[in-house]
Amino acid sequence: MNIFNKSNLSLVVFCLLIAFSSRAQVKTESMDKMWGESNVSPDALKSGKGKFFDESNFGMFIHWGLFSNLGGVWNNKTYYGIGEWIMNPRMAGIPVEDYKQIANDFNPTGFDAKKIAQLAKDAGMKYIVITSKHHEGFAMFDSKVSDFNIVDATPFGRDPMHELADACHEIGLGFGFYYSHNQDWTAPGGKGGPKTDENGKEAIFKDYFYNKCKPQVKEICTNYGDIDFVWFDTPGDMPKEYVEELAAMVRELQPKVMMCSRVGYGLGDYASVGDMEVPTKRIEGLWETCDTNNDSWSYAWYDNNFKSPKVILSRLLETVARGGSYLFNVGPNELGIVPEIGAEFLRETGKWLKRYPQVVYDAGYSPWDYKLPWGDVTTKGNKMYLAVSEWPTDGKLYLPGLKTKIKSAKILNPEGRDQKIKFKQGKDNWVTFNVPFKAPDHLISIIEVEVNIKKGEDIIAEDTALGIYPNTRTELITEFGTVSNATQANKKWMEKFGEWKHVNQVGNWEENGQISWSIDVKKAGYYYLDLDYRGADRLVWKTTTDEGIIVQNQQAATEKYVFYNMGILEFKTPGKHTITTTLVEGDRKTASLKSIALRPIND
Ligand code: JFZ
Repeated sequence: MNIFNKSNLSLVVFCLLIAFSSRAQVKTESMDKMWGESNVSPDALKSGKGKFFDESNFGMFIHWGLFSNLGGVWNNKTYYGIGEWIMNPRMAGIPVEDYKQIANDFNPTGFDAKKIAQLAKDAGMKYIVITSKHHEGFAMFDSKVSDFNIVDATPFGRDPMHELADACHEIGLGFGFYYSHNQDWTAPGGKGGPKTDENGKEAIFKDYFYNKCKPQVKEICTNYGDIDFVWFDTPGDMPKEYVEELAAMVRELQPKVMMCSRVGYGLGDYASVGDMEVPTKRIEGLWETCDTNNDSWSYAWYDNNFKSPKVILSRLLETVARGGSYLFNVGPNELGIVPEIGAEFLRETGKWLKRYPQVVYDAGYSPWDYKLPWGDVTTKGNKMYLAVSEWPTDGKLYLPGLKTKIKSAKILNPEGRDQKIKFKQGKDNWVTFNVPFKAPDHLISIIEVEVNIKKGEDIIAEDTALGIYPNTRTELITEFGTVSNATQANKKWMEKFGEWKHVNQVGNWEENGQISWSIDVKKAGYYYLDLDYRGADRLVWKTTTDEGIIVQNQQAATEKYVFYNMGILEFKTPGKHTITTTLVEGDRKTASLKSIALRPIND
C-alpha cells in the first residue's frame, strides 16, 4: 500500500480559478486538467523557456495599485481583509465614480524602482511579478487604451511599471506582470463591472475584452522589453474563446513568457496551487504557490503581522521540498514604499540564502513526500540538505525510512568551517545523526548529507509509513490516513475577508467510522496523544493501536480547530504499527478531525 499515492495529488491541489465571484464556489481540479491542454510538457519546459522559473524557486510578488492609497480605509472606517478588494461590495462597496476620484490624490512620490529591485535581489529573489491592473481596473502603467491609469489620472504622472521593468533588467532580475483579465469592476462589461457604458448603452464582456483587456495586455507585452511572466488571475466564467485569444496574443508577442494556470482552461505553463499556503504533499511538474508577507496582499495600515525571516525561509524551503516555487508578496504603501519591517525581514532572509544558496536554487524535492517534524529536505545530485528549523535539544537528529545508503554528513558553516558529524544508519532504515546541542545557525541549520547513488538515480525514502520520533512531537494529518465510514475532504474558509485557510479533515462520522495511519516508531515507550478537532459541545474519541492499546476520553469541542489532550499511549515495541482513531460519542455531523499528534515522554 502506498499511502502517498501520487495519482491522488489532485486532492491537495486547490484550484484557484474562481476566487470571490458572486457564486464564490471553489473548484478542485486535477493537475491533468491544468496541463492537459498545454501543448508543452513540464519536462520540455524545464529544459526550455521554463528553466529560469524552475531553477529560481523564489520570486517577489507585488500588489500595488490605487487601493494602496486607501490602505484599508474608506470614509474613516477601516475594512479588515485583503486591501485590494476594498472597492468590492463585500468590503466597503465603493461606487465606481467615487473610486475613480481616489486617483486625484494618488501621488506615490516615495516610489523608487531601483530600491525595490534591490530589495528583491537582497532577499535572494530571482524575479518580480507586479500588479499592472488588479480587479478594480486601474492601470498602474501608461495606457493609451484607458485614461484610468497612473500617468493620466494622478498627480504622480509617471509610469512606475516602466521604471521597475528597467530596474529589474538592469540588476539582472526576471520581470513580469499580473493582469486581472476577467474581473474589472470599473470597465463597462468587465466581470463585476458596470453593465452600461458612459452613454447608458448596454455593455457586455465582449466590449470590455476588445476595448480594454486585450489592448492593455498588448501594451504590457509590447512596451516593457522582454518580460518573463504574465500572471493572469481569477478567470472565473470567462468564455474560453477569449482566454484562448488572449493567451495566443501573449505567446506571439512574448514567446518566452511563462503564464500561470490562472489564465484559465489549462492554457498556462505552470500550475498556481494553493494561495497563502504551502502544499502538504509533493506535487509533480512545474508549479508555484503564492503567499504574502503579512495578512493582506496590498498595503493596509493596520496589517503589520509580518512573517519573520525564519517563517519565510521555512515556507520557502517547504515549497522547494514539495517540488515548487515560492512567490512571496509585498505591498508598497500609498507613497510606493515597502513597509520597513517587512523589508528588513526580507533582507535577513536574503542573508541566510547567501549562506546556503545551494539548498534552494536549482534544488530538487525531498525524497519524503511531506515535511518532517524538525524541518525539511531538498536535494541536488548525490546530496541531501537537511534544513533543520527545530534543532533537537538532546544531540540526536533522526531521519526515518531512508533506503539509500549515506556516505558522509556534515554541518555546513558559511565561514568554511564545515563540521563532519557521526551517524548510524540502522537496519530499521532510521538514521541517527549525532549533532551538537546548540543550533549552528540562529535561523535554520543545514546538514549536508552525501549519499551513495549513481548519476540519474533518485534518493529513496520509504513512503508507506510515517516516522514517530523519540525526541520530537509528530503530527499525523488526516490527508495521510486511510478513512472508512467517514468523509475525508478539503475545506477552505476565510479567516478575514480574502485570507484563506485550508484544511484536510475527516467529517460525517458514522457509527463505525475510522481513520488509520501506518507509522514507524523509532523507540518504544510512552507518548502523549493529542487530537486536533472541531465540533459541538463535547466529543468522545477513541484511539487504538495494533498492540491493543486504547486511549479513550471525552473533551470539549468548539467551532475552531484546537488540540485536546487525550491521554498517554504506549508503544510496547518499536517498528511498524497502525494507529486508528474513531468517534465514539457526540454530534457526528459537526465533528471534524484535522490531525493527531504524538509527543514522546522522556522524563
Ligand atoms: C486572487 C485575487 O482576488 C487577490 O486579490 C490576490 O490578487 C490573489 C493573489 O489572487 O485571490 C485568490 C484567487 C484564488 C483563490 C484565492 C484567492 N483560491 O482559489 O483559493
